[in-house]
Amino acid sequence: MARTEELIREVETYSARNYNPLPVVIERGEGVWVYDVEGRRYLDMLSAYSALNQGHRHPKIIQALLDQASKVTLTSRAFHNETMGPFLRQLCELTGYGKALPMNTGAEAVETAIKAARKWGLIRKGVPENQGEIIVCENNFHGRTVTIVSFSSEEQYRYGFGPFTPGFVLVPFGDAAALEQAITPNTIAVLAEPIQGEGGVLVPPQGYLAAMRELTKKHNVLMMLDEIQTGLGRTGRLFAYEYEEAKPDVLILGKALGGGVYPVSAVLASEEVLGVFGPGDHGSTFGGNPLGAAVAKAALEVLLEEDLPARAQELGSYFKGRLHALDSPYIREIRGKGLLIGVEIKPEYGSARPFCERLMREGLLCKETHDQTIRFAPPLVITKEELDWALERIEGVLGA
Ligand code: IF1
Repeated sequence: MARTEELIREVETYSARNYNPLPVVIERGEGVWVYDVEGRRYLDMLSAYSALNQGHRHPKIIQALLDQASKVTLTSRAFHNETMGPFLRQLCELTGYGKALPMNTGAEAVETAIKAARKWGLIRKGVPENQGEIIVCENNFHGRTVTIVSFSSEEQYRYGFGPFTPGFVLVPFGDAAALEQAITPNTIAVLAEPIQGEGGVLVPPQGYLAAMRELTKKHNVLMMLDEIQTGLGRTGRLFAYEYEEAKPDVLILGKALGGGVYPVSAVLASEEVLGVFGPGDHGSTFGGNPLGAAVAKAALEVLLEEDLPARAQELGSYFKGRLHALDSPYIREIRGKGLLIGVEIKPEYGSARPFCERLMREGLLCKETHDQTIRFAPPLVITKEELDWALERIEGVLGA
């Protein structure tokens, strides 16, 4: 334990306390497994909040990283590089969009989508300057920048960070009537997650996304879906919107796009939307860099070659079935799709955190979200045997 305590003390000494991590210090990762500095093995049931869909250090993705790192890692967009084009072509062909704008973090991609929508509203829809409204959902999570927390409904994410960016209208998640009510002639976009991850793995009523698609088409409003967490196979489809007729005008990706190796995010849309950006309107130092592009290309290939969306579908329903079969006295509700599963603990048994701590002692790394919900989101490369190993331990902690 000495090394663990020593390293945790060092972090507590030098790092801002913007997280409250479980007391485990990870030294190595392989597939679904991570090993701490004491040599103990854990099954990673969080996947860095779905950035590790392909598992830790997938050989093909690591090889792409090493190969590209031996050539050139960064050119800036002041010049072309030979990797970004093939990556963006593959991404556009895979997703069925005409254009992509590569960035680095999820929040940067969300900010890019907001800027694109605002400029589209001005020059394509003709909404008066600075009057454009973007409708967002209660309980949303889209990142941590000041503009993004400006429309968060979570007081903790906002407190002390004002003044906030105007132009956002909050509506209840999952309520198509409320959404229709909120649309005005100045509405330029709706921004939502198909399933609210941080909100507690909240799945909207079937038909909600299709209704959102219909309403936004009817009122010439951009439908923008944040699939940073739900995308790239996590929910049992390549994208969560595929569960309904709800292909958005703007698709926002991140996390697993970088294969758990390198921050890569992107905004996908038509020329009509992304064409609002002219040279110099928007950018970033690392956006579209050759190292990230090479890694992301390999990450997408792994997703398709190993059919990870189908695995998430099959193993996710098996996992949920076994959780239901637990008939656990502690569980209020089991929510989610594919391998994005939330288990809500009944309040009379306290918060989810102690359950996560007990699961850690059993060798499972999970994270609670919003106090009451344990999020189970293993890498999509998990085998049935590994899932059974996890379920044995989950049954030990959550079983009757
Ligand atoms: C943290 C939460 C998850 C996201 C969606 C955009 C972003 C995220 C749907 C921003 C990022 C991360 C951020 C991390 C913890 C984690 C998280 F708990 F914060 F909310 F996953 F649910 N859209 N989510 O989930 O992407 O800028 O981080 O690359 O901030 O604590 P990013």
